[in-house]
Amino acid sequence: MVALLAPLVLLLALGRPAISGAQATEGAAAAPHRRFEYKYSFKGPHLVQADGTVPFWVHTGNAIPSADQIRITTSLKSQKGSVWTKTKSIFQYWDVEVTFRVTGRGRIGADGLAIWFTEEQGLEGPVFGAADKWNGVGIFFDSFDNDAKKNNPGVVVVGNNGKLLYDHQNDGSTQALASCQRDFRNKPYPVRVKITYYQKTLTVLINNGFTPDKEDYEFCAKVEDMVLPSQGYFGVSAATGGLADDHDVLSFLTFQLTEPGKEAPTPDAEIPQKDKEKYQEEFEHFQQELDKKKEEFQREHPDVQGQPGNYYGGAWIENKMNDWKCAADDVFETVSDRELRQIFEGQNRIHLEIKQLNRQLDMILDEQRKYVSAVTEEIAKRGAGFPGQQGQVFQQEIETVVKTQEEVIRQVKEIRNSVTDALRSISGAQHAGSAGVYETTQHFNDIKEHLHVVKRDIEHLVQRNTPSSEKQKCPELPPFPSCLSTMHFFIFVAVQTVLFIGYVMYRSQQEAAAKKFF
Ligand SMILES: [Ca+2]
Ligand SMILES: [Ca+2]
Repeated sequence: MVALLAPLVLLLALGRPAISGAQATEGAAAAPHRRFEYKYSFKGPHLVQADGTVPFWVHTGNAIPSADQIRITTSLKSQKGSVWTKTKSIFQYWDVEVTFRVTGRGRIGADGLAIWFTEEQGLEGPVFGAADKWNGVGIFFDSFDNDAKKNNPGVVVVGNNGKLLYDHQNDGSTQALASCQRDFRNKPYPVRVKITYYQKTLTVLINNGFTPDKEDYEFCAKVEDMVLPSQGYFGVSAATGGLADDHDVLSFLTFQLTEPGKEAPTPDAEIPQKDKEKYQEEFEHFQQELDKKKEEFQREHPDVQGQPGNYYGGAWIENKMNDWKCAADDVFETVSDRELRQIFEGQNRIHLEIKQLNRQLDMILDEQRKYVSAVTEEIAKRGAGFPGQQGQVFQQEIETVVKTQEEVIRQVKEIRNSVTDALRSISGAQHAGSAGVYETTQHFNDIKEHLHVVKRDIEHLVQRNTPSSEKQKCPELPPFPSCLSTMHFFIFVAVQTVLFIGYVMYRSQQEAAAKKFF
């Protein structure tokens, strides 16, 4: 089994350069520095404070924060709610990971959920529970099909400079910068969306809630050359209409992205002096409380006094024992456990690689679509405009498009090769189940092949030694010794014959004499 895993790993290793090559072309520059921003994030299990507020966030309308999620709207008619960061972000590039659920008993739900990055908080309004004429971007998870084009639930990215009124009747399709059709309602696992704004490109990736795998993202939409306010509020809003869904946000995690080479401001410098003092005061207060509690506990339980950290006596020791036991279990694993783990890890890697390829293919397809639509538009424009001026400029554009297409085809080929490799390795892994039979067959095949090689070599040698039709002559025999002539030979034979006959007669006489005694 382990022997079978070796080629699998080798195949994976071989498949890798093509992928990393594709990655390199995809994200021309090196990966950005990524830092978690707690002030623009929330996550369970202790999401809400005692007073019902979410630290660093404000909520409005029908939004209800609880310990592990914020219910932006409940599944009642005509609800509106939203949550917004209290302060503006001070970083240019970011990515946010939002986990949410949209659930309802109806086959169709309404209206949907929106994720925002805007110059001002859109606390209340008609666009999925938030204000219209926003300056920034909204990513809309639109459940209800207002324009009856059968393309909902869907995801639409709409940018706004603060002047545009949202086109609700057409589900924003007239204003969409990018979109994709995804059903995000009533999924077994929470839906995850990852929105990245980096180097003026906004990318939306979605995990459709079919797997619990957190990194299982699919490509949804990409907007290039997008200019967003350099500072803004993050927010989530939702609304219901005649139909209703529960819109629950489980987590909102924000990361600051810094281009390589540019220094991210240190977290310490960002905290104002006033806040620092407040936190220090709070910390000291908690410290005093803790000391007080410790003293009380020791007064009430004088029998468990002893080593520092031993406040919980027996329970502590028991926990420690369990820890050691777990550690021992971790250290030892059986051979089959290890093999299973290796297979599992191998499969996981293949799965991830294929996902990655899939994502890249989606991106390429998206670009292709853009080129095709650009070319079509251009042709239409030229056709309608001045046919006399079609000349050189048009020719150049066509050439550029053709070159780009060739590049795309080359990349697709590379990806196809690595997919083939990956598939081959998968089939290798699947055969691992019937390892015994497979191994034996393989062994015999190897032997057969070797025999063929040997046979071929011999034939080759034979052919080389007889280059033309001339046949190899046997070496000449040495001259026969002349000491024995024909005459001598016959005499010798005659003497032998006489002696043999004499012996036979003598034997028969002996036997006859012996028989007389019985
Ligand atoms: Ca709609
Ligand atoms: Ca629609």
